[in-house]
Amino acid sequence: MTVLKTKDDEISVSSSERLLEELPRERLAWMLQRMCEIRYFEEKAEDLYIRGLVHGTMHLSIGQEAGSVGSIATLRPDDLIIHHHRGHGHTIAKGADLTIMMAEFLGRETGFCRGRGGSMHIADIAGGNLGATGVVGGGIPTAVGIALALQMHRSDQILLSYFGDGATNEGEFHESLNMASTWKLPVVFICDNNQYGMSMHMSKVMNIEKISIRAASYGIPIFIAPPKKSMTGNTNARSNASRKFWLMRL
Ligand SMILES: Cc1ncc(C[n+]2csc(CCOP(=O)(O)OP(=O)(O)O)c2C)c(N)n1
Ligand SMILES: [Mg+2]
Repeated sequence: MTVLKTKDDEISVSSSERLLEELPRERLAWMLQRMCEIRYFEEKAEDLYIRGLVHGTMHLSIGQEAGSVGSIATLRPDDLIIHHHRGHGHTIAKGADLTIMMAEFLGRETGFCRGRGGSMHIADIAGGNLGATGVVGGGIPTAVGIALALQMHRSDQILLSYFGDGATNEGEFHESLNMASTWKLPVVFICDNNQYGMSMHMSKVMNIEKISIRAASYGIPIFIAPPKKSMTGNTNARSNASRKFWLMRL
């Protein structure tokens, strides 16, 4: 019988600091470099957007760098991600070529989607980034399908599925988590919780304090990375957090 887990695993400050000490300096340097790359890339992208040079619209993830880098740092190179409309950080953390990415923003043939997808639809299949969608919550059922395929192929790869707090109000979020949990699929759900959907604070659209109880209600173990601890807090993800739901409070 599956036991419904209601208590969150919160990373304490001391365990987070211990991880900082345990991680090799080269790994920490890699993580810091990736976070800086994301920040500088997005600042440049915003500059180009303001000047009217970027095709379509664009959503920056400034301030959310640690969640992307910390979670992806736990993966093997052949593991997979599927993300959402605010996905520059995930894409860069997964190792996307920045020149090809910028070419996509500028509508060039040399971009990841030959300039047709723009900021919200970057996929880098060779790099294990299976793409994003502008449909809020749209990537979550797709992630469940991909995870089912991994399970059917007896693969030991895992998939990280990113979405925002607003996406957890969508019906497909609930259906997907129920199926993933029931079938024990190799997917880690990661909520990039910036507390807002458009300009609406989550307290106005959810009568709960912690989004993670939604995952708990489907029998999925929860792991919460507290503010500013998400980078170090995520470092054990691959080994022990498969099939977990993570709530990033950034
Ligand atoms: C199905 C759907 N409904 C509404 C929208 C319009 N929309 C675009 S972004 C957004 C807010 C999403 O909030 P959240 O999931 O928290 O992500 P965030 O933008 O905060 O990263 C909405 C409602 C959409 N793109 N798709
Ligand atoms: Mg949000």
